[in-house]
Amino acid sequence: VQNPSQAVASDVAVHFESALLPDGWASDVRVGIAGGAIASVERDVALRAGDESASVGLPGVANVHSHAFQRGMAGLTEHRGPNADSFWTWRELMYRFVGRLTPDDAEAFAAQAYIEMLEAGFTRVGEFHYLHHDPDGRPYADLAEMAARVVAAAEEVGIALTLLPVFYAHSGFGGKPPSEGQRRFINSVDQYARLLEASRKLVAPLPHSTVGIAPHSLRAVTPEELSAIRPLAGDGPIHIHAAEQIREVEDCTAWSGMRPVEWLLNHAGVDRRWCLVHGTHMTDVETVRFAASGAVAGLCPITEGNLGDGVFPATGFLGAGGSFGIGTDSNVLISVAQELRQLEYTQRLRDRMRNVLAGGPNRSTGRTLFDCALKGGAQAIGLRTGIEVGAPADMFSVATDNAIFSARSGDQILDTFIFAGGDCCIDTVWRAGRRVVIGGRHIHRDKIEARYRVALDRLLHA
Ligand code: NGQ
Ligand code: ZN
Repeated sequence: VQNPSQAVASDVAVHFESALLPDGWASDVRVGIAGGAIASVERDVALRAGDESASVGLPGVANVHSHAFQRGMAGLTEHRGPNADSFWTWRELMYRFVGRLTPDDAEAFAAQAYIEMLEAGFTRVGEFHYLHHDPDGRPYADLAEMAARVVAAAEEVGIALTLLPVFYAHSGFGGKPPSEGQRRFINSVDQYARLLEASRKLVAPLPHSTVGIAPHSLRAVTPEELSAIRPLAGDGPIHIHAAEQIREVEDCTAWSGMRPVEWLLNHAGVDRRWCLVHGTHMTDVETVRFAASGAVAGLCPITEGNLGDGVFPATGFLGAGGSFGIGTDSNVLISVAQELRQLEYTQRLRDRMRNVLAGGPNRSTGRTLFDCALKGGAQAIGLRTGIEVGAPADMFSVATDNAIFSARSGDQILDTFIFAGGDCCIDTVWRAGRRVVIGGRHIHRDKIEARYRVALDRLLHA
């Protein structure tokens, strides 16, 4: 099998019995593909000889926030420690997990996470990449060694990559020195500029891929550092963690008199180029101002639930016209459908209501969530999505022969996919026009999974 991301797709067409296009559902859709992009979209046309065919076609979704290596610790932190567990005790375990991780491990973990993303309907990933240095905190001979491993994994697997090299310098607000556990993350502003330059060279050959910047959080970056790295973004996106935990909000207020989102809105020039990841803890005023800024909220509902972060004020935010994308963050579980379901369920549980995020009367919740995540996701990672001419040919199909899809059409298919466990029915995934997942399995799964098992065994049991 050829490397899916290197070869330019030969001209091919895919025929769907129905597909979700930017203006809604259409029947008998024939998508022509050339050079990895969508060259034509025809409606109401019959399958032609030589076409690939599938039942329901959906556009591939962007995963706006991933720490790929954390896939390796999924399921290993669900055991109570000596004291009450929290985000902060989880973070200690995570720091310990990264302690001895080698470049080979990082590549193996990222490749595994990325095939699982493709199998789940994510065709592009924003990798918030902060594990830069060797286990002693010394830069590798090549400053971008670890970034190169992320890029290699994305290239091998064929997922589109928005690489977000992270600037991380402190352990708390006001420029506190970094802790021992953070030694692999730390760069000076000059080093960071070189890392970004190297990252751009690494990503340039990958189709539909790009580089942004990522000041880690206001905990990890001073205002001076933020101003210094901001111009390095060029046209790329800017991602930052914000207001995920109450303690973080309290520390920020003690330091500046402002809450994290408030501080960013007042001082950082937040606009459409920005993605504020989490934004869990906001006042109503912050929520409305964030929405009005045009920035995207990078919501990671599964991780936010897993880490006990809190509930994002999605009703207020969407009501004020806010945009969101979804991220798999810790990668404890990788699923487009389950992220969207968890987002809606957190709001239902809080408000004791149903169909809370549906876009209005008689609208489908699944469709609203899917449309928002598609649009916000594309904005946040700086790449086009959608089944339309000129966009990368990134799509997935849901095989509706499973009984759960009986007698459903249009938005009911999306609602069933999201709320009734349709995840298992993802059949084919096209990335840059090539089939990278067939019958629900990534074409390189065997090889990548074998490497993942060996790396994890060595890391945990050697
Ligand atoms: C991260 N994770 O960057 O992986 C963080 C933990 C930190 C989340 N915020 C590290 N969920 O916050 O310093
Ligand atoms: Zn994160």
